[in-house]
Amino acid sequence: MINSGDLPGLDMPDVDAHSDLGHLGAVEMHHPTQDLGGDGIPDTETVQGPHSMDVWTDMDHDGIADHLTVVDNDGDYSAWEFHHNSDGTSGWVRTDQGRIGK
Ligand SMILES: [Ca+2]
Repeated sequence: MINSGDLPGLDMPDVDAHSDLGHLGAVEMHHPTQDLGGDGIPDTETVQGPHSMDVWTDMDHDGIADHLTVVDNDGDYSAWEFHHNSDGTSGWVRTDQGRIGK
């Protein structure tokens, strides 16, 4: 029996490679399923949406996503990091963007 609350990705923000995450704020990770860090603890959730594939990673396992890579179906991509600033604010900062194959 499948409960919609168990499906990965439904509780993650809907983004694409052209989204501006500047005002998104902290994103909680509820269903990490992959271990990109290699320490045996799931830290990453991949969401295959209708327009893009979004890879959210919580590197320090505090339950808040620290890194996001978005790859649109047409090859455009962007990468973001969640920064904690010295003035107490926090927010997403784009670290890379481009188009796969170019
Ligand atoms: Ca984190």
